[in-house]
Amino acid sequence: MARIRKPIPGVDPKLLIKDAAKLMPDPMRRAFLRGGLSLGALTFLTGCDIVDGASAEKVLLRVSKFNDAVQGWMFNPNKLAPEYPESAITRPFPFNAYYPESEAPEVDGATYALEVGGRIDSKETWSLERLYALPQETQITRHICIEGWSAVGKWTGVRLSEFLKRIGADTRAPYVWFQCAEGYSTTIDMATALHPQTQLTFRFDGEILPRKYGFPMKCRMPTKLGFKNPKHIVGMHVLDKNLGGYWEDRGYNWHSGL
Ligand SMILES: Nc1nc2c(c(=O)[nH]1)N[C@H]1C(S)=C(S)[C@@H](COP(=O)(O)O)O[C@H]1N2
Ligand SMILES: [Mo]
Repeated sequence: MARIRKPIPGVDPKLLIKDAAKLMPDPMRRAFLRGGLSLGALTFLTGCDIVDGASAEKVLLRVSKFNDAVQGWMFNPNKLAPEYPESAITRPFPFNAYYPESEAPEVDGATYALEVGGRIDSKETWSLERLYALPQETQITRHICIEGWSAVGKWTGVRLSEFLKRIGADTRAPYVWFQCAEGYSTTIDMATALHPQTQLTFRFDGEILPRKYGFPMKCRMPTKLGFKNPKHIVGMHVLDKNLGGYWEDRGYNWHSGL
């Protein structure tokens, strides 16, 4: 028998359930959706009674915190993320952004100048030519998106730790903040910035990074969820302050993989 719930002012239960599920990483998310995540289950999981918009927000925050704990065992920052053989590469690789693919920013490689700032010694900008001359390596790793999909890709670029060394970054600073061409941004912790698999990426699957995947440069970190992997990077700052980011400001948990 279907239970009838009284309407809750300011809350669309269907949307709330969808938003909560989005905050959960796979395979947890799938398990919840399969089990028919209900408002009752959300109340139980988070210990919050959902009576209005404010309590619904609180539920989402609790799920996000819970998510932090789950990701503690999904992504361990002290370990290397698994690497895969060429045969495991997902083709075509999914595109994702907060806008459709046709609206991906068009960055001019010829005039591109990466801005670097904050606690670093050398503040001159970096042209693509100078960036491409840095020592590069290739990784085949899994990209995991909070929206419930994952895919294996092949990325080539320079270790972020190597780049930070070249610009004389003070690696005692706790954060690195990335700014992207279309206004996206994200902040990562220094431990992740120095992780050996954290890469400033110039190539995808052997080709110059296509526009949709972040031309001319993205930051690839297989120890973090997809939304912490900024595309179309135009600025990078080594900071004492956590400036958050596009999704972080909208309630996704900050670590997302730490
Ligand atoms: N600049 C920028 N970077 C971004 C995003 C974005 O919207 N803009 N979306 C993030 C999210 S949520 C994901 S899953 C990945 C998708 O990367 P892909 O298109 O290479 O699959 O990019 C991340 N980096
Ligand atoms: Mo994502």
